[in-house]
Amino acid sequence: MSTTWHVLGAGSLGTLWATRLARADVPVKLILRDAARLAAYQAAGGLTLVEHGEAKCYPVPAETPDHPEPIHRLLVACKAYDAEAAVAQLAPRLAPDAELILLQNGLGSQDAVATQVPQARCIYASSTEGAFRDGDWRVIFAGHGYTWLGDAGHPVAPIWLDDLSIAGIPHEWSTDILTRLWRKLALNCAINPLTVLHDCRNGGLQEHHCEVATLCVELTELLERCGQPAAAEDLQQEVERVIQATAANYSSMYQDVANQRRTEISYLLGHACKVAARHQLNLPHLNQLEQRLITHLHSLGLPSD
Ligand code: NAD
Ligand code: KPL
Repeated sequence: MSTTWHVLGAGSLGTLWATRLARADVPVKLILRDAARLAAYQAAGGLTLVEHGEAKCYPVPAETPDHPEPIHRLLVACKAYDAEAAVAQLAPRLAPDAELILLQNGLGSQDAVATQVPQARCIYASSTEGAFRDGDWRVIFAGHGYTWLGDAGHPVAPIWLDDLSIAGIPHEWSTDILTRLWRKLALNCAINPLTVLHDCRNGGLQEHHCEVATLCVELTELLERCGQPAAAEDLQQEVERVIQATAANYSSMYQDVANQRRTEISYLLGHACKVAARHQLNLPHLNQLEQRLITHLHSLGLPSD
């Protein structure tokens, strides 16, 4: 019998992973916030995944955080700003050989979690898969992609990657996961805040070429200074390529703001500005962008952390 996957967070990515593992008969359990959420989930009868227009319900077993069973493998599938508190709550349940897979976008939350549970192996992930919720316990698989997983302190791939292959979850073990996460963070910093401030789709940034280019220069400087030169390579060209390739899309931050949801700003632009300050690097445009974004979020009554 293989090790059970505990999935924390029955949101978009948590559902996408839990349902694919369950349909491949890999043992998986959901961890829901509290007894009320558990009762609501049980009444719904399971998680529904909509793929290629077809909806299928998977009765993945679920429990609350205070369940007594030890956790050996935990997929942390909440937002970056919830990860530390969510894992703290589960710390007493982590077995001595526990492994955590951290799916959060941006940077900062992963190190915070890893510091909190030093006995556990923390694997960082970066995903280009896309999913969104269109109802409680119901997720649309919107964009096929890839998930890179890696452990900066221990380059050997875990054996359970086989579970992901069996479940049809496209993935690759990465020996430079931090470089991948920094590259993605830089792309997100160059694109997402501007789409919010200019109220446009990604393609709308083609009209703000100079502003994007200036940010790319500063982000390149930051990546080089913080020991990530590979993440800095041809950054501006890639940003322009992504803007073109995703021209019709709204960025994830744009969608969060449009739906009055808290953004992950502290783990994206906020993290970039914090690391720059730590290196005593003066990046005026990046700092100004952060201030403009914070002011804008406040004007909408949204949190800026
Ligand atoms: P989501 O908001 O859809 O889901 C998060 C879930 O975690 C929610 O259901 C929330 O209630 C739950 N949660 C939070 N704290 C909890 C706790 N203490 N106990 C139990 N449940 C808790 O978020 P998402 O879109 O799945 O994103 C998760 C992470 O993945 C984010 O960092 C996001 O940026 C990243 N990501 C998402 C996508 C995507 O397409 N959705 C793609 C790539 C990366
Ligand atoms: O990842 C993205 C997002 O919207 O979060 C892209 C499409 C790359 C834009 O930054």
